[in-house]
Parts: sequence; structure tokens; C-alpha cells
Amino acid sequence: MRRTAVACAAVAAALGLGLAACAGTDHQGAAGAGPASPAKIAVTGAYVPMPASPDMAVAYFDINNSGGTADQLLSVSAPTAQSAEMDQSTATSMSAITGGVTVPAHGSALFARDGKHVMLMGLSPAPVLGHRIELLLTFRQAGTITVQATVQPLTYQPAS
Ligand SMILES: [Cu+2]
Repeated sequence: MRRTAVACAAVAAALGLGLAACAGTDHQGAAGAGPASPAKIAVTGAYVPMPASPDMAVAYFDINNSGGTADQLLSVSAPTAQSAEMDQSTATSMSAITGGVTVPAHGSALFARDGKHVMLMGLSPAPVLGHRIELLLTFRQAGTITVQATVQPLTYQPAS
């Protein structure tokens, strides 16, 4: 648990968020509250910066939960990639995310530059500018959601 808390703090700092964003499921079922509405997940703004190498790329997206129950992104895969892995970047390195990514009730989780990302390895066919790469995001509550990530120029910055 301690490791989780430390990693969570790092994520919050990297994203410029308060620690409240990492509260996860801790506050569910508060006394007096009715049954929470189920998690309702939407994934938007998915893109892949045009990679320097043809078979390895990074994917970013925003996950929003408009429901009253936290959800968790458990894994990501891509039909055109041999493997996909969720990673957390820090100032000096990156490491695989283990244990999933929590999407708080009425909250969001962002995969963005200098933060969380999905590594796509063994891509075939190679990414083509303007084409789309299909991603399958599997959530604990919401099940598997299919997302089309657009291949963008390397310097692309999403509108915030
Ligand atoms: Cu990575």
C-alpha cells in the first residue's frame, strides 16, 4: 500500500493535481449517501505522435468517469501491436504501471506527455500520419472500450 501511495503522489504531482484526485475508492459508501451510480467511462482525445521508429509508438488519451463509482483501467491492448504496456514517466525514467489506473467517481485519469502513456511495441503495419490505431482499454467496471487513436505529427499538442 505504501508503494501505491507514493506512486500516486508522484502521478498527482506530475499532472499538477491535488492528492484528492487519487482518493480512488476510499470514500465510497459514505454514511447517508444513497447507492452510488455505476462508473460511466468515456475515452476522448486519443492520439499517437508519429514515432521515429516504425514499430514502436506511444499513445495518449483522456479517461472521464461521469458515474458515481470509481473504475480502474486494468490493461490496454492494440490489435496491430504485438504488445502494449501502461507506463508512468518521471523526470528521468519510465516504469510499468502495475495494479491498474484508478479513474475516480466524477473524475478523470489522463494519459499525457510526461505522465502516463501506453507503449505500443511491434506495430504492424507501421503508423501512418492521419491514420488510426485501434486501442482496446479494459476497465474493471466498464468492460472493454474500443478507442481509435489518430496518428498525429510528432510535435502535436492536444487542445486543453
Ligand atoms: Cu514507456
